[in-house]
Amino acid sequence: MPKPSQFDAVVIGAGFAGLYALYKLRSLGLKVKVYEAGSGLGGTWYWNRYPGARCDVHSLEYSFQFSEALQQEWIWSEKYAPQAEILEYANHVADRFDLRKDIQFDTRISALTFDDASNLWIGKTQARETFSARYCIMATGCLSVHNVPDFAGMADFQGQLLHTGQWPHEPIEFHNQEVGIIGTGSSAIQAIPIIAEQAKQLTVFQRTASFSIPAHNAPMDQEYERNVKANYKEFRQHNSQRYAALNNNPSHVSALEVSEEERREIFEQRWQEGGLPFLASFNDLGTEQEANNTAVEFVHGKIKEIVKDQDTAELLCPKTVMGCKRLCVDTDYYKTFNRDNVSLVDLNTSPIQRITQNGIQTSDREYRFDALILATGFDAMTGALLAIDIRGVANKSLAEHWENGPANFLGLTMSGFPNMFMITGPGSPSVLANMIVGIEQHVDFIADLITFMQKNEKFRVEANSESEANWVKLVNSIADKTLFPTGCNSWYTGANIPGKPRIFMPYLGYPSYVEKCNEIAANDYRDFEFS
Ligand code: N01
Repeated sequence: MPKPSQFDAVVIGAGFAGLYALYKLRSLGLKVKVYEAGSGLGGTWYWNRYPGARCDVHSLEYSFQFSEALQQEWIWSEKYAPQAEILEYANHVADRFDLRKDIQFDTRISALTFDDASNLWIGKTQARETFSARYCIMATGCLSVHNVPDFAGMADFQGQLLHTGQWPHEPIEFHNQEVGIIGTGSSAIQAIPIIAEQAKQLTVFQRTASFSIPAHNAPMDQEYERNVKANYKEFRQHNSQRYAALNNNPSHVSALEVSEEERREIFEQRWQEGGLPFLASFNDLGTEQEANNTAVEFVHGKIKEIVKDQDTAELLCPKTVMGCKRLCVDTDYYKTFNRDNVSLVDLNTSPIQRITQNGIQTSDREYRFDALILATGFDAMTGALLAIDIRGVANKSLAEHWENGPANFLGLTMSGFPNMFMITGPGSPSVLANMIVGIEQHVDFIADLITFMQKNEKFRVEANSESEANWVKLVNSIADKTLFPTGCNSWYTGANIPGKPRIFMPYLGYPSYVEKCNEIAANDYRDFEFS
């Protein structure tokens, strides 16, 4: 048997979180190894190569800030970067900081077990390679386990079956093809307008309509870029004080305080600006049903203006609270339904009965397809962690620890799982903030904690169970002040995965989260136990 490899820290995943964790922990003098399941780095941006995939956060914000030279030298071509460019950026970061030599690709971790006697994590890969490490950094991603619904007959389909989150690397062409797509979340909303331009016929199967705001994407405004780059540090600092660490110009006014005419003007202005900041049009869209209704009504009006067939428009009008699912950001999504070669099927009136060898059998009829695309999302936030057999103190499994939902402290650690850290885990702002900003904050926090341990000659750290229970309560109590936990069935709550415990997973509010982390660090990591 080959001897297990020994590291100070292992990082699981080579997306943005894994890359920065490697860079930072290496700078502490630690021997670090990154294991990555894919054949390349980039995480989300490596796997999600579907047509139209691009970020919904401005390029000058969705990027690392740890290196001034890096943020000055990289040139983004568009306001919202396309997937290929973000992937190129991730590869550039890896090369610029010589990270690749410590990344092992094509390696999926199957088990991580904490050894109480040595205070080490013992890991196993699917290829039965073994390793040990003092620290385990779970940079496994929030949206990295794709969800394939359990449709009857899935294996029967004879055409090309694709999932947006596992898109092939070779170019896929839909010219002259009959194409079906299931799902109308962010991925589908980006892909549909582009596939519609190629396909002979595109049929969209919708269960729940999503709210989508136009991106108004454009080539990068050079003057804006120059201004940001001239004061990048201040720009980042300013954004870090905002609700989601985004430069989204939040309003301090209630939607119910202004006249109907003024409200319409403000919504119209935000619609014209486009993107996620639409939700910041007023300060109570996430907390007051009546305020939220005004935004819903405005967007319904837009959909009915854009989509000519009013039956289709009505189906596309979401009936849920706006923002309780991730707001989608699109280019020509609603307009696409005016094309003769695009049709919408309402799965609530015509449910899918099975997948057939030709396509989809709904309660109404059989649809025949050359290609069938599943845009059915992910087992979000907990899926990638639970896919590994993680066992902490006394061999307790993470699955057992998370039986009733992802118990954690700060979204970073779990009691009973010493020296294991999650990056943007459940219980952290993660998906409800600028992910790269969150990643840097988490990794910096962990690096400071490890430095503290080294200085104080501690070998083991974990959250105590009381802090963990209090944290879960806090995350829920904040969410419960909003319309989001109950306003729809979203992956934020695990509702998209049958049997998954229903609990609002992300921490709402980026700056207050960072204040809490800083305060804990300033108090010698109060709420953590060291030995
Ligand atoms: O996945 P989703 P996604 N039968 O879960 C439907 C990020 N992202 O890949 O709502 C029929 O949002 C499901 O229907 P319903 C972003 O954070 C970002 O699109 O459950 N339909 C829904 O319509 C986003 O939120 C970017 O009723 C089924 C769809 O599939 C997250 O990733 C781009 C079904 C899944 O939507 C996930 O987005 C892309 C079934 N059995 C993604 N199961 C940007 O940065 C599921 N559905 C722009």
